[in-house]
Amino acid sequence: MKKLFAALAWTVLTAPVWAASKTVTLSVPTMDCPVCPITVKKALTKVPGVSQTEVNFDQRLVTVTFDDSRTSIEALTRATKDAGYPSKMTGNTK
Ligand SMILES: [Cu+2]
Repeated sequence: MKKLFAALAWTVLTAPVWAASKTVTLSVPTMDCPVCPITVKKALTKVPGVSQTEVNFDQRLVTVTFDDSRTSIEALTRATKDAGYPSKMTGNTK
């Protein structure tokens, strides 16, 4: 668990810091096999404005870094839903 938080903190701290860059953590409870994260990651990466996608399969979490002038949390959750994986923001917005 400590490792996960360290990894998340590292991601947040080293993310490029420009004004419109935001990081959100999405909960994707329906990821149930190792192929799911690949599908989810691909769907999110295709959304214009997304710069980074980190999947934590064990926790069913996806951390997405995006430019909020080009896309929105709604667009991100829609992208995962369209790929077959409904997702929900877990609250870690930055
Ligand atoms: Cu799967």
